Amino acid sequence: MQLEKSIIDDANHKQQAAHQRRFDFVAADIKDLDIILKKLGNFQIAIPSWALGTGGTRFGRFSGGGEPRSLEEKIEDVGLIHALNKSSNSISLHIPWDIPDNATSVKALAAQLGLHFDAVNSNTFQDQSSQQHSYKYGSLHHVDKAVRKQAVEHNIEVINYGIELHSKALSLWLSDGSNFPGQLNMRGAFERTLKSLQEIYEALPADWKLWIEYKPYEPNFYSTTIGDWGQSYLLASKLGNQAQTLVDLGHHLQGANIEQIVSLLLMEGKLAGFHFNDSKYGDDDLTVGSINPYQLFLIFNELVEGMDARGMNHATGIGWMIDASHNIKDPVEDLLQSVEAIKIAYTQALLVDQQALKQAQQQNDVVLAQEILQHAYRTDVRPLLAESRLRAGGALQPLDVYRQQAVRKQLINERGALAVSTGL
Ligand SMILES: [Mn+2]
Repeated sequence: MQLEKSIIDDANHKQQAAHQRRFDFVAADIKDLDIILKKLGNFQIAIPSWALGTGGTRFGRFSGGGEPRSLEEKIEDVGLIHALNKSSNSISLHIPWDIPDNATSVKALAAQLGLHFDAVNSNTFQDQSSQQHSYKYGSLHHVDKAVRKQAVEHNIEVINYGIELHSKALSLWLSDGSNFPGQLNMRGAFERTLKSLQEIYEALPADWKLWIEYKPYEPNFYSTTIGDWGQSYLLASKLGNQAQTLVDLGHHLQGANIEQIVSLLLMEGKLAGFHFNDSKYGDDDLTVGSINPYQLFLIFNELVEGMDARGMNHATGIGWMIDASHNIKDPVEDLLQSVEAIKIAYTQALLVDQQALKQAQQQNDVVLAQEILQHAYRTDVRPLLAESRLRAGGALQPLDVYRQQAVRKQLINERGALAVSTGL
């Protein structure tokens, strides 16, 4: 289904007076208002194809119904999100869960909804019924050359799908690791991974990137072959300029200073981009900003400062994507909340007085430095986001419109209560 523009316009009309009052209040104190609104309008966050169905845990899955049954329906759901928030103009595909059998028609559908294709994601963390060798003991690091070859060929196949869709990056996360001490020679595993990655790297088109994600544990609980940003950075450095490190917010041990990791990767030109989510205990895949919005703001503060120092375009300089699971929420509502949280943190970071902060740092004025950061963080920037959406033709309050129109109910009527998203 698609949302008519007139429905969004009608809803905006009803909220216009209240919005204007709130917007004028916050806008009065903001320097460079038009520049900030322009940056906000340009800032887009990709939606992964696997996030449109209800997620689950190893204990169970509780679907809310109306899940997209095909790649086409997933693209339509991203179209709904983008029509409402004008901030999610791309979709990131996972192969083999979402194989674009007919690239031409899939591209045409996406274009009709104002969407394009972000990075393509490979999968060597589970066995498919059609494959010859098992990934039980790993893929790119496997001791058996035949298994490594199969995993390399899968990644090259994913690149080829991406080329047809005009993607520009292969995003790769390996579950490779070991469950028990002694199971694996760690240096050997790393060297085999590097060699396999070199073969994939050679198949990359010249204008593509290879994004290497890291994660400390799970599904392996003793060692993970690309377990932290240092290991990813080491691989990316050995591979070459087209390889970079991807930061997934949930892939850190508790207490890790993610903003510092981000700052240094940016300094080295090795930050590929983000998988946004939030967590309390581990790789929880919760709604962005639901647990620790201040950390998200601090990360964006380093991003904005670091990207400006390198003259990078905020919107296109690195990849921005959500990687979350929605176990008890409507996936579309959860994604609307996540995109909003990301853009709130980004806007607050844009409000930081960087010059004053540098001066405070130079003078070791710790109190003032904190005041400068928290002044920006405590500004209610939501009316700025609403204004930016309004100017782009989106909804002042996307979630309200989604609920008023009973979109999920319509999707359940169309697809059924028992529809299961591909890949789940
Ligand atoms: Mn991820």
